[in-house]
Amino acid sequence: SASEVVRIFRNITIRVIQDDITAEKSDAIVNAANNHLMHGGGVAGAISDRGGPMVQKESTQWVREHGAVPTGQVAVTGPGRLHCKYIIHAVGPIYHNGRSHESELLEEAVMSSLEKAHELGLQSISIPAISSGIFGFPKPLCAKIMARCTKNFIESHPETTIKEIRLTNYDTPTVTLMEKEVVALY
Ligand code: AR6
Repeated sequence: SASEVVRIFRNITIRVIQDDITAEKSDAIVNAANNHLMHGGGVAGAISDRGGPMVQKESTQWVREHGAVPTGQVAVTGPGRLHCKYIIHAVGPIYHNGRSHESELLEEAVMSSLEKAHELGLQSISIPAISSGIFGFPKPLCAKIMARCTKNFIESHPETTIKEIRLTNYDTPTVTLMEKEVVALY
């Protein structure tokens, strides 16, 4: 688990990490979820497997109580057996043709995740490249949007509790793109 690019902006650390996100020890791990919080493959499958049955159980309970999570929004559950305080389940868009507000919805999902961690008073958050796997969002554009969101969030939240934002993915192409965008931006 090598730490790749690190930047500090207004006292907040932005880090690009190559690792399985379920191994992270941040206050919040963000899941790349679907509207029904039915954790299948990808990050969601890994979180569900490693987190144990409580994760799907609490997710199902959340949907029973609140209804489906709209695209761009988040739901919070406990961590199960993961080494975090909360799992923030963020619902990114399924990529169709790029003309169905996919970029705006991805931005919304990332900003909602950061907002939620801030509301919960958390210090650290690990976020995967939401939508860029099973949901088919182009990875270069996803990386650009995610990097920009970190900066937008920091600029719009001068008093945030968040001290570290970790952009964590296990595959080299995604990590390389995240590094490129973070370096270009900061
Ligand atoms: N750790 C770090 N990065 C990962 C991991 C992992 N364990 N697994 C995948 N990635 P995806 P989506 C990278 O497919 O596109 C599920 O069925 C991966 O290479 O997890 O938003 C849900 O239930 C990619 O860059 O999320 C939804 O139905 C990124 O994480 C649907 O998939 C996100 O890929 C969500 O699809």
